[in-house]
Amino acid sequence: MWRVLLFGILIVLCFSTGPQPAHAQSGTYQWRLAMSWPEGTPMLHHAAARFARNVEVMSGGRFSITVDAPGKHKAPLEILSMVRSGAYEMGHSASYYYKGKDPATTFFTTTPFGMTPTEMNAWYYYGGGLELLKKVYARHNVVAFPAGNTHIQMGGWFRKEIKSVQDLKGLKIRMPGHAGEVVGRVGMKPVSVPPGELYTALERGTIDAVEWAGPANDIKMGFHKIAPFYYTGWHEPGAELHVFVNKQKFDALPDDLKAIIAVAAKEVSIDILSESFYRNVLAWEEMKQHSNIVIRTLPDDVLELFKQANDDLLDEIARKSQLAKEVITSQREFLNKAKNWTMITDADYLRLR
Ligand code: PYR
Repeated sequence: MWRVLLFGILIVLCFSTGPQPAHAQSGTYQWRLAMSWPEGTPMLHHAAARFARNVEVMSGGRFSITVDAPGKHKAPLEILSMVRSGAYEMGHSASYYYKGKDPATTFFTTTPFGMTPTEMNAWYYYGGGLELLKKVYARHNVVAFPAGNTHIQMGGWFRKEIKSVQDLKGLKIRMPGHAGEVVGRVGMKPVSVPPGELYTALERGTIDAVEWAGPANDIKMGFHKIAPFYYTGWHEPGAELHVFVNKQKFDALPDDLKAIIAVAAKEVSIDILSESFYRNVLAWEEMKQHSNIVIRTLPDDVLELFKQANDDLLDEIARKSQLAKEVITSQREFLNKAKNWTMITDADYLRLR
């Protein structure tokens, strides 16, 4: 009798049609990734696609990832929520788009007047950055990995030249992250616009100026046709993008696939930095053909104002959020030492060329 009962239970378990994760039956994974970037964007869409391809190749085809652009998921600035809830298993986005949900997320992308990509990588991989990233994102049910650095970004396109602090007043600018808070503090009006809508916003006058990335991405967007003053950067000295993974789904993966995700993201982080540098070199040359583009650096008094507002705001955020304080302090302490080494190596060497 017991044997018959046991046999019956086994049959039921084998043919159960109840909800089961796909891997329990097949050992393969078919996940979806939502990215913030418009289809075909250099570096950005490339980063998400390269990450998916890396995972598929390294897993011998056991783990495939479909990459969805905003045209499909319709929420370019809500990637974190979609991954958090499990609507998407993965995302590729910029951490600072989520500063409104959690100020501690802001500085994992970049901090104005902060670290260069070399310094940022040293901080992430050896200086405690990854541990802080894990701690902050665990609160959002997400595991995050650095996955693509855009290098030092340009400061954006303006319709009119900025000659003094007075010219900033009331200027509507698309500038995400902490830099958006900084310009807001000194009289500009930061406006949140999804990446795919930047050109239209500038054309329609919803914004007067736009910061996006660097020459390669910017020239493709065509901002120079409307706003010819192109400013050098101060606000994003090495913006890192991230892969987000739903934490429960990540924790349930076998260890080899967890390791594959980490390595795939790290490869993308380095690759996109190289791609960004390479494409920006070429695009910078191409810009010389556009006689209407005027390259400018902001006046010293404007930069001083931004710097002071940046420091004051970092202190204010650190007072309000303990986790943000940990990130800000860790970055500041590392940068205070790193800049001495950067000056005696990079800066000293660059003097000679
Ligand atoms: C931006 O949204 O401005 C980036 O650089 C990713």
